[in-house]
Amino acid sequence: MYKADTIAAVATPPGEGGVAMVRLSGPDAKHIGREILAREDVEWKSHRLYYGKVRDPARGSLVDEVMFAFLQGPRSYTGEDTVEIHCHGGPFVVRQLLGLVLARGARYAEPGEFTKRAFLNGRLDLTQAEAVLDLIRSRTDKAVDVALGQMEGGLSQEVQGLREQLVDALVQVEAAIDFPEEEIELLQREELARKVVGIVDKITLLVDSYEWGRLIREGVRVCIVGRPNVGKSSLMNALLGVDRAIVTATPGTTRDFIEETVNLNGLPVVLWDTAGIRDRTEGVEQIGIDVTLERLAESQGCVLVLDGSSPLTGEDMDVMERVRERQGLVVINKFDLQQRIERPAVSDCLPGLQQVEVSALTNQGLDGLKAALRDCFLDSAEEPEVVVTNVRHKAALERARVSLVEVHRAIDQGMPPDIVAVDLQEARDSLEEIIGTVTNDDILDRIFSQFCIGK
Ligand SMILES: Nc1nc2c(ncn2[C@@H]2O[C@H](COP(=O)(O)OP(=O)(O)OP(=O)(O)O)[C@@H](O)[C@H]2O)c(=O)[nH]1
Ligand SMILES: [Mg+2]
Repeated sequence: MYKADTIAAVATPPGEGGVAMVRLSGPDAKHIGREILAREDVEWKSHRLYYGKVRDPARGSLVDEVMFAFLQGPRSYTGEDTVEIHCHGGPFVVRQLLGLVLARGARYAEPGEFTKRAFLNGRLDLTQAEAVLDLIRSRTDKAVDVALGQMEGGLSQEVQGLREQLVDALVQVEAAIDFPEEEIELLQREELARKVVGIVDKITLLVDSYEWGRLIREGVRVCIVGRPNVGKSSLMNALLGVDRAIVTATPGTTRDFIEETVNLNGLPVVLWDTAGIRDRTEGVEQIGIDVTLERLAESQGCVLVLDGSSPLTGEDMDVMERVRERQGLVVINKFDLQQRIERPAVSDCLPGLQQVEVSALTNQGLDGLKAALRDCFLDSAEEPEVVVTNVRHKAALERARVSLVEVHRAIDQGMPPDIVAVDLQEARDSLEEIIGTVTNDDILDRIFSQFCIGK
């Protein structure tokens, strides 16, 4: 358990802002708040917002005019008595206010300590606490949806359900240990084995949802490549909806790579526009091409751009060769012009890549390209109901699955019930680690140290 002292921190980001908030939590929160706010005339009713003036008691000078609230535990985020002081958002004011609070005996909070207390006081389980961090870090609406679902207990309920099924199975097996003369009957064995398979299948669904969740959270890095002048920068601009990259009719315009992120219906895609690849160059352009090849190697996917209005060139063939075996798309650009490209040759060279026709000039085909690009990485039809976004959860689920496979084997081979019970218990422990029923301090420290101070 934690030391029940009073902690304080600034909960808002550093820098200038309309307001900033200093938060205190713990048994002395109210007392310290009363001292620095010096409003004897208000009753400090819980969950009310009051106006007050903070004075520096040493000098008697005014520090700031503030709004403050007292939230009596357990009806607060941490479950403890909490005071929130909303002051003007200037770094100096905030520092002075925090200094006053600390001088009255509050301790400067560690990263994530407010949320850790919420967990230790049973306000949140571990998956919900971790979802708070996911929510803060979300970059798209989809990532927010997933984090909020987890915060509301979506994953906990799923894991709790599986855990209860395991406990039922365990009761059955332990009864067989206690009454050895009533060996696990064949029928019971079969029923037990079926149950275990059912649980393993559900765990597999959860484990598989991780990849989906990771993409939604972290996104994919996609490199736009092609020979010079095919319209890579034009395509980048069209996808972004703004003129970000320079476009000219001169081949070799882009020298350095440009990075921008687009949100493709919830999937963050980091696009890299690169220098056109061609032979026999030197100087700055050659350096640009070297950078392109590095980016291509680092990307998770590629968009190969070809100029539909011209027959394939040796340079096109060279670039196609470089993206063979890669995940991605072929874009046939300049579809607004007369088409001269030999499409069958493209299919022969890159049979695995879908070809999408667009005009970066008129935006024709752009929505289709966005949808195809998203589908390349994220299968829309397979959006899981509950998404595992956290590698810790995934690892624990995988451990539970390994134990359950052992359980199944033991049942199959007619092993004695105490052997079956050991693996069942291990599977149960792994699931309990996810929600935090069993944890150790190391795990908690590792989780909460990823938070910012003040959360
Ligand atoms: N008609 C037509 N012209 C296009 C289209 N897309 C690009 N262009 C023109 O093609 C030329 C080259 O476009 P860029 O976007 O600079 O081509 P790039 O592939 O980035 O070229 P580098 O940076 O030199 O490798 C410009 O004159 C564009 O206006 C299109 O869809 N249709
Ligand atoms: Mg360019």
